[in-house]
Amino acid sequence: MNMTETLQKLTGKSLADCTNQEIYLALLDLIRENSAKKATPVTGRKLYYISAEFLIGKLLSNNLINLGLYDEVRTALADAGKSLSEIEEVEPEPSLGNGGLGRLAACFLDSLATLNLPGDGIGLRYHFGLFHQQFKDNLQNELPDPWLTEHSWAEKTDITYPVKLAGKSYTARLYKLAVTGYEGRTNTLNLFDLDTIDESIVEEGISFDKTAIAKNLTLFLYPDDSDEAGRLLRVYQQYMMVSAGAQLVLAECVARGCNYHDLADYAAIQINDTHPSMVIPELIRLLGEHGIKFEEAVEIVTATCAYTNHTILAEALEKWPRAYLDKVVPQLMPIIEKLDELAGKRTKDKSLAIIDKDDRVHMAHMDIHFTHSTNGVAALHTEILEESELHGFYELYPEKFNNKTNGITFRRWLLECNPALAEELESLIGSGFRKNADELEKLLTYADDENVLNKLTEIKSTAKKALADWLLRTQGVTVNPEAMFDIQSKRLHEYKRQQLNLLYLIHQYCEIKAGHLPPVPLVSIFGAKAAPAYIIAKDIIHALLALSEVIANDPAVSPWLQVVFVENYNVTAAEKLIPACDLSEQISLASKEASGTGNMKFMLNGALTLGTMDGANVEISQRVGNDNIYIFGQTSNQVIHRYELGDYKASEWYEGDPNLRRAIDFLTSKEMLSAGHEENLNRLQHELISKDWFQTLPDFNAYVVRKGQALANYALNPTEWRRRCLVNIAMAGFFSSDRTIAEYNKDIWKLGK
Ligand code: DL6
Repeated sequence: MNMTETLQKLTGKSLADCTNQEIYLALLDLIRENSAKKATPVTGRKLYYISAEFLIGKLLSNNLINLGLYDEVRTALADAGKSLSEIEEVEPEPSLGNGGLGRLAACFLDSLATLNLPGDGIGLRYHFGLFHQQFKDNLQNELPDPWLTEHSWAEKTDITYPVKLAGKSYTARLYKLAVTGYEGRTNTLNLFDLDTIDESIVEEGISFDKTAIAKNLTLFLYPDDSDEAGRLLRVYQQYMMVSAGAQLVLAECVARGCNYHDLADYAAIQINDTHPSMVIPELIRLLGEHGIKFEEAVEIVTATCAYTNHTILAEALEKWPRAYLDKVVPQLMPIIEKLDELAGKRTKDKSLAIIDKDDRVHMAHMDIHFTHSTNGVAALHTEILEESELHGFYELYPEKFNNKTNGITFRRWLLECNPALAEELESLIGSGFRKNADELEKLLTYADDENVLNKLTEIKSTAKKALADWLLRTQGVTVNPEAMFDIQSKRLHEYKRQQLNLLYLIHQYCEIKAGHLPPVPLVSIFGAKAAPAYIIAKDIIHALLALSEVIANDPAVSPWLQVVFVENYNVTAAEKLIPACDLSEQISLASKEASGTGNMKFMLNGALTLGTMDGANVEISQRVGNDNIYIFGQTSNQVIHRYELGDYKASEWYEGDPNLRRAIDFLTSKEMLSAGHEENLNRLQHELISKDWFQTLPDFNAYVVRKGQALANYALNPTEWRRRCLVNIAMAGFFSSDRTIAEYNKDIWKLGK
């Protein structure tokens, strides 16, 4: 049967007569059937990647590509007058993640299956994901983001586990989502949920009764934790995830012959940041129920579990008040106390304790003491963990520390989102790069080939036009595709410094008003969600939206400068933005971005990076060479030193630099107040002058100068610009998540053995 016949059999009618929804459902069936054929029995050690987030994105095209069905399906549909990309729009995007951490987990699942490694995910089935972002009156509003339909990819099973929360029993149900690798095996993303969740309790925006646990537990990822009920709810969620997850791990291992004592021969558990840390005491508790004594259980769990640290931001390293754990997981507290005692025997350094003098439980400390591996996610990040943030632990357990620089799956971030580029690469260097990303380096032989550079320019122009069409269709915004596209898309956080870009844009606005025109028109595109309770982050969004309006209404400036803030930035939007980008903004304060993965996606799609020496930018610059990246700003050592001195005064920078003063003063100018709200703009201005915790001001001048150079190079030397883009694509191979996963496997998991 050819593909047309197969699909017609599934829909029961001629393809031409089907609605997109009918075809979508037929494709779901086709994929399910084919994925199931690739399920492979597990032998030896299997990985369980536990994570609060899996930002998987839409799955239709990705699954078709990985199953090798994409071209056949697209052609069969096209023959019937149907478009795969229109059918894809039927699929709701699961918003089961917040940012890089969740997207990394999704890339890892893809690479595990592609490398034929037995590795499943464990997480929660949030009904409304993070939230749907809406802009109204230039402010961010949060709304529920429903994605579950009766046809969702995650399939309900009969498997349930009991979970005790605050002394009450709940039943966690398992949903399974098939993850098929590229020409690889099928693994599973296991998502847990309660049958009793009641979506109707969500009232205004995304507010709901945070105490009704049976009804609310899995409504949202990261419920607002600005009050105690919200923080407690996070503990409830975390325990449900790890308790059900640990029971699943034990059940599967026992079914394969494990006798609990040899758990580490059957399972490797990766704790993705601190959200799943309670899996350590929970496993010890469960092993105890099977007759294993505490000391041995600690050894088994340590040998089974490993921990990844994804941040050095102190506020993101979770420390739960003991009272919360006493309330929600009283069954774990005696175990955590014993672990704390044991840790105390290993070191007298009280700063490494699990329970501190203020009765807070440090989840990361429990992870480092009682797992066998602690890794950072980029070379600089790991170095900072070892040398400063976790130095005491590094001295105690040097053998546990290791680096695993993050990566991205090239299936989604090249083959799927930029088929024209993938095709061109294939015609030049063959298809080997699809499985062995290092082969991209072969492209370097074409660095001076004018035809190839022209072709790359053409591909970029087409992607920019496609983005322009998408922006018009989905956001109602018209952009000039001849302009330079400059993109900053990532979570909204002060350390990522969207406010630095904001100050630059104001500076440019003022310069253009003063008659200093840039060498090329600039379209600055943002995509970001701010945590609902993060006031300053929301003020930054507000200021950017207000500025966008001010510029759009000013005919002297708008032909040269435009600010576009994409509403509800998600994986689908990222797939449109990334291929169209000329300049990728990676401007976090050096030392603060653990790695970043957007930087890798943009590079792979032929954008040049404007960035600080932070996270994986450092490794990108090492690979492409300084001439092929725009680096600026303080180094991490300078930043750390400034923090240590504790004498940074933003106001001195503000007073001492007329350009900076002009940009910051403009925040509360009559122009901005005509589009924005005084309260928000004042607050942001005050924050920048009086606090500026992430040292935006000292980097302002260097940023303006470097960005100016990038604009000039782009406008005045297009061939050289495109040559640099080619070098970036060619050197992106290292950032494949296949390489990252192979390293985790070799050094930490040793799967299948
Ligand atoms: O490791 C994935 C991703 C990194 O690329 C980002 O640099 C890092 O910020 C992110 N970490 C988190 C954890 N919390 N915080 N902040 O999301 O992980």
